[in-house]
Amino acid sequence: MRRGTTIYLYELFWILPSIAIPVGMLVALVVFTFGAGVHLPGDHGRVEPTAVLATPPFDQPGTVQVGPGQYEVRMVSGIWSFAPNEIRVPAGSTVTFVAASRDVLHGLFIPRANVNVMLIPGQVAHVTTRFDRPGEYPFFCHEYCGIAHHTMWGKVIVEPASKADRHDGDSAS
Ligand SMILES: [Cu+2]
Repeated sequence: MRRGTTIYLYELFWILPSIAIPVGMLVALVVFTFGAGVHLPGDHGRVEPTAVLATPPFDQPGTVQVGPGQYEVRMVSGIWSFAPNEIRVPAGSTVTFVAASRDVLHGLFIPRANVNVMLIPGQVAHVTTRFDRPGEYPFFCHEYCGIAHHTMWGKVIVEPASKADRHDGDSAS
């Protein structure tokens, strides 16, 4: 009977990786979910695609400061552009993109930030990220949306914090 419970070295070569791989995946999942904040977008409401431009907050696309170091970008996507397509925030800002499509399926992808969402007609997309380092962060539509899809892009310009303070006219003191 004892023979049946023996684990041979050869078996061990397979048993150990078959435990280590799923455990490693689970650890990666936990680290990325809670550490890096990577998660699926939640339900942030619906909007009639044909009426996006008449529905708040999308009737006034742009960047709005909603708190100290906190900005909200109200963004409308449509063939083949984003409004706004140039966003300026000071370094160290937390930026929430609230975006919707006014026609077909688009995407919002900011490769240098943690932003990658589909802009599904009828659905409000909601994604928050932080811009710590000054510089330009290009963003793109990454869901093929027609003949001029490749022209659908824009950029987030993250300004050095001191320069941005001068823009706002407040000394942040
Ligand atoms: Cu596109």
